[in-house]
Amino acid sequence: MSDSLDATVVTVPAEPGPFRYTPGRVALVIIDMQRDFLLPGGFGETLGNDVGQLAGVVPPLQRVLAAARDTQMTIIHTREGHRPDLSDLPAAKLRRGEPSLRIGDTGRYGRILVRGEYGHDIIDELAPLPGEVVLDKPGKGAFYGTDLGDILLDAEVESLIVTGVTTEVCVHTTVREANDRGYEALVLSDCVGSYFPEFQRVGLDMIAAQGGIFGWVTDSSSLLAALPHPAAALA
Ligand code: C5J
Repeated sequence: MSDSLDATVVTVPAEPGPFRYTPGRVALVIIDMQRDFLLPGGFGETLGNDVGQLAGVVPPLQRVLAAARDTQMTIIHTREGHRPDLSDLPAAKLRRGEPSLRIGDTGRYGRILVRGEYGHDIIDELAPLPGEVVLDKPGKGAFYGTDLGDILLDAEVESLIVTGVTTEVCVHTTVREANDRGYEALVLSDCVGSYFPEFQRVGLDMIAAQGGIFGWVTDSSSLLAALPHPAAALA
């Protein structure tokens, strides 16, 4: 059946080709839009990164989140972080790099990447609403060490629209995990961000290369124009 006859399918122009999903079987996944990664003085900055590189993600992601709410998509926010006793923090992750502060140390926004701390939580602009899933994850991928698989199964989700930070780390890991589990994932290029412009470009290219080796890539405008209620979505 062609898309025009099959009104239940949404088709989004994307690379390497159209991304199709069934409304009611799709989830918006927002990866780690946490103060620790985005705010000046947070963990991201203590790692030596320019957090300004991530700021541009917020306005388009706010528009996509509003549209997803309008169209009653399943919405999943993730937060990377650890229990206050750090029992779920592998020593190898704690030791990684040469930051001025490590995970669990007290920084400007409380203990870094520790659940319950101010810096661990999601930025105000994208604050979850009641009923939306807030998924705490100890690793880079959203499936590792979480019940995301069960949540998606219960919600009968088949397709994911993936956003958040950072493109080449937690977004990539999650999209690869999703692909291996049989989900089709669409990444929104202007709703994902990296501290490194070249990683942003290459990270997106890698997803859609080789015929979409582990996903699809488009931008927020293309998604919003394709949504079932574009007038509401674009307002
Ligand atoms: C990182 C993430 N970059 N959310 N975390 O350590 O990508």
